[in-house]
Amino acid sequence: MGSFLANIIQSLRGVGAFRVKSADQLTVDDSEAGEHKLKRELGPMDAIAMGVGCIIGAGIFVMPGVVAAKTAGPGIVLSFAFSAIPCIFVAYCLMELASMIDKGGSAYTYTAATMGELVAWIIGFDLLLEYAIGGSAVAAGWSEYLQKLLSGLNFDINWLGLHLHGVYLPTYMQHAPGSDTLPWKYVLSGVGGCLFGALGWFNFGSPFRVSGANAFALLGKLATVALYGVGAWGAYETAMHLTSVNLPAIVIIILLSLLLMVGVKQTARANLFFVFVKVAVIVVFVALGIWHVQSANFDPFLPYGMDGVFRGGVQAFFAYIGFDAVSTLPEDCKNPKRDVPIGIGGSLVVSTILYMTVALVMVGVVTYTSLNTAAPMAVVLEQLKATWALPLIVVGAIAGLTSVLIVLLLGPSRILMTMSRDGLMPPVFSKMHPRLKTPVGSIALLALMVGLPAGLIPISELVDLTSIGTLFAFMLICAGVIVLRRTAPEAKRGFKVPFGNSTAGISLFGTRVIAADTFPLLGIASTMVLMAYVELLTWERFVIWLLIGFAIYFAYSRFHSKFAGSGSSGK
Ligand code: ALA
Repeated sequence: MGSFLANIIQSLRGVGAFRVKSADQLTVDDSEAGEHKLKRELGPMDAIAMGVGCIIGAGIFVMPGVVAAKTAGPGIVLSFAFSAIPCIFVAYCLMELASMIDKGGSAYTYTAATMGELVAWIIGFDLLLEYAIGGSAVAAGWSEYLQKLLSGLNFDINWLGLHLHGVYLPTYMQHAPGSDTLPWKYVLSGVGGCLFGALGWFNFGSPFRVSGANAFALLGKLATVALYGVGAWGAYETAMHLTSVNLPAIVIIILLSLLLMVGVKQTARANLFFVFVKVAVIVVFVALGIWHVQSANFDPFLPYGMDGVFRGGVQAFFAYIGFDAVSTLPEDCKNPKRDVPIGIGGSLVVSTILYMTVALVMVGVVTYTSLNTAAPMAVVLEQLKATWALPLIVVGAIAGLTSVLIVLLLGPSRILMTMSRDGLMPPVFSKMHPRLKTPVGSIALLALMVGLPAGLIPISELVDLTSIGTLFAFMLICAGVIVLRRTAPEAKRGFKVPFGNSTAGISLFGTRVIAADTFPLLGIASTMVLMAYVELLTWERFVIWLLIGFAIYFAYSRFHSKFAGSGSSGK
């Protein structure tokens, strides 16, 4: 887009919140050891498995039934195709960026290189929302399926005197309380008090150490204690007023966080196992159902019109979230500039094929109206009289949701780690455990960010926040490709988007649009179209989250940033 855009970018780059990372801050120097470095354990197959691990989960085992029944009808097949469009363009853009920048952090790092500190911070914060809410929703689905599995455990072992007819948790441990019974004011006081208390601690130092502090710092320490007081009061009152918690969701998040702390190699192995189980179950489902697809079930094909297809597309988009998570892991990969692009592209291709096929089988075997359930595959199997396969589906769903959770916890821990190395988050989040070489601080924070909502909040109302957060990040990823092509034209790119080498172009409104920008521009346009179908309430919640992000940036990150010129990146 020619000199006009380049001039604007150049003039903003050095200014405060628009400082960008310098080129040497975007490459990991492996020769430097230290407490901020991860172990490189993953190869290309691990990267694909991480992508598939994160993509295929609630989006296929839980969600499509309700979308088909209420929003898109059999046209859900088109909804899946519609929401795959931005993913394809974005995946190409991500692959180009991943082949030139090998520092962890995904869209956060790419934005840091192109649009500067403030936008990078907002994207980092936005990605944390995406993963935290997405993770909470998946954990809640996991809990449902586990309880279904436990309730079906029936056996009698007479000689041992053992008789089991379903295992049921006490009702106050089964679900998060409904939004009308959750004591919101105490929850918000607890979370807000602890969050801003922590920021006070990081800004003004420990409130227990006052010697040598000036009046300003003393005031800050006093405010920190007061904020923690509010937080503790809120937490206590929340505990007193809670009617129930989703205990299985909390437990699985704690267990997987411990796995992540042990090491990425062990995590990758566990992920591979769960991916294998879920893909096998999906293949069995398709093999059973494909022969029973009936054309009558496609009539009417679009009971809710094309509008239903588009609105269904926004919901189906949740199913694709995850291929981007691979781009948070370059510092875990042995050869990141090769492995990460392969992981992104490979996992998206595998998942898209599986999604379209499963959706086709679902709406082809039963009438779409009967799919209005969180376990749509079970409805299909019942119709096929293949009830023997029902436990298989439950096991597949649990395996699938487990692997999604693994990557949804792993990815943001790397983003948090990178933000902390850059000074935008406190240093504790980039400290590696001396023996395990994992960022235990950031994993623990993520466990809290995912576990608390999963355990306490009826999350289904918030799921769309995950999609809008991701779409927003996707848009900036595509813009990043366009900007970097101008600000770092010489940088080595192992992979380029289609037409990425072409300099042919046209002048549009006084700026030059080149063919190399086609894919990123189409990516921006298609994410915007999808965002236009997001409901107003979700937009409002998203803006509130971004405003909280701005508050934290100006209360902490702005003063501790190590962006270009003001220190190292934590190496
Ligand atoms: N794509 C992931 C899922 O469907 C988030 O569970």
